[in-house]
Amino acid sequence: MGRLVVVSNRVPAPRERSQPAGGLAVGVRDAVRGTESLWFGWSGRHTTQSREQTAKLDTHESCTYATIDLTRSEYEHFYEKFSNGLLWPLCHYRIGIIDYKRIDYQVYREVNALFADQLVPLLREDDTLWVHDYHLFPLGAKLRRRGIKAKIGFFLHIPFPPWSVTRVLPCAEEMLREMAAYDLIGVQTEEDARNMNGCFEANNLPNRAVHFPIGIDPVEFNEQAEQNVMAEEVQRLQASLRGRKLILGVDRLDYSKGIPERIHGYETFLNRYPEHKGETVLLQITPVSRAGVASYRALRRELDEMAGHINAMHGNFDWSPIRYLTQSVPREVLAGFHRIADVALVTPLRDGMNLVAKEFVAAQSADDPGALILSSLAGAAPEMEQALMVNPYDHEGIADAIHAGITMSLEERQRRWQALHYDVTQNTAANWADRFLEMLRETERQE
Ligand code: ADQ
Repeated sequence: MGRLVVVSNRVPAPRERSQPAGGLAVGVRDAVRGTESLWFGWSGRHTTQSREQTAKLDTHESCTYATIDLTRSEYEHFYEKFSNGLLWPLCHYRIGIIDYKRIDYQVYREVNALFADQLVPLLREDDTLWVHDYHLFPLGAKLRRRGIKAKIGFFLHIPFPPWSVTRVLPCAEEMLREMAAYDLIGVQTEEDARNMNGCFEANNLPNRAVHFPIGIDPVEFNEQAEQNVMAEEVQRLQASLRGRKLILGVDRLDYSKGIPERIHGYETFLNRYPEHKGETVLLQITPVSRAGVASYRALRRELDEMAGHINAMHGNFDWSPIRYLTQSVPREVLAGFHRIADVALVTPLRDGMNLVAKEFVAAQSADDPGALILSSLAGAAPEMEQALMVNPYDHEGIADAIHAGITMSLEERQRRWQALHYDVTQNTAANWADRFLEMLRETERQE
């Protein structure tokens, strides 16, 4: 069997390779582990040099990492503006905040062509290629134009909206035509597959999308959670709660994660159930991401204000209802926090999957599991029916779910957790990668 060649916008830096954070990196690490593979993408560095550079190579275990640098201008137009200022909100159904400029699309295509130019000399005839995420929609077509005959699969980690939304994008037709160059396209949910295939049909293109929900490595996360219960940070958190229930929120600072809506729901809980006042702490851990994009900076200001307001309005001299952090927390400490949490609040307005929901389930103990509150609009919802399901726009619904979560009997928590845990252990990141690659290898090469 030939090599697996993975292409993603970012390639993990050396220190992240054995302990990656985030779904794409964990899933792909499992796929490349033990097989001869090449992982190609951006280094995370900026260059001021002209374009004579070639990819830098280094090998770790069975995988060779090949990285290129981008100029500041490429980073701005390709990554910040077109990928994260336009495609991200569009795919999360937020057409009100998209900002389309032809120059951004032009540079997006140029960077995809650059990826193709730099990758082609590294390829062998019997390689199988697996391209990841919305930064690289046109890459398959660019590779075909350069004569690459290998199988090329694509996986989209974020949602995909129906044609009625997608067609808002002035370049939608061209992008879809180019996406048809992939032999197989994986998406997270049945709904995403239906939407994407609907877009292909509307443009007389063949259907390519099949759903492959991504998972985590539940054994590893559970071990980290168990081992870190005694870690200093986890012990300090536990002691500081003084017997209060811990409600945990863990998300990148992103408007798709529904953090203001969640905090509003928590405030409604404090108002609606005053008998529980003083008995809970919401720990919201939200490291800053994409700070170069204006809508993310505005969200940060909004959250700072909300958290301050709630603590001022509802807190007391010996109790703050919300602890809101924007620093990032090491993954193993986070696993320990998940372990001791009584409730996880996972309330995205839209999410491709949402791995935090799965990590919470993996981290909990069978003896005394906590309750998962999950948005029905997360990609994880169809698989995690035994969560307390909420509509993230319904703050009263969130308030009721928090109340249900903190008062739920042990038997019910165990019953729900066992069902959730079964699914999380059945559909792991490794299974996800295997299923996708197996179908890709069986798919006929498209011309
Ligand atoms: P993300 O939008 O990044 O991923 P998510 O699936 O929740 O969202 O994955 C986030 C990862 O980062 C989790 O592993 C989580 O533990 C970690 N993380 C979050 N906050 C952290 C913190 N404060 N400190 C350390 N680690 C933190 C995209 C899509 C998702 C999809 C994944 C994988 O948006 O819908 O599930 O890809 O396909």
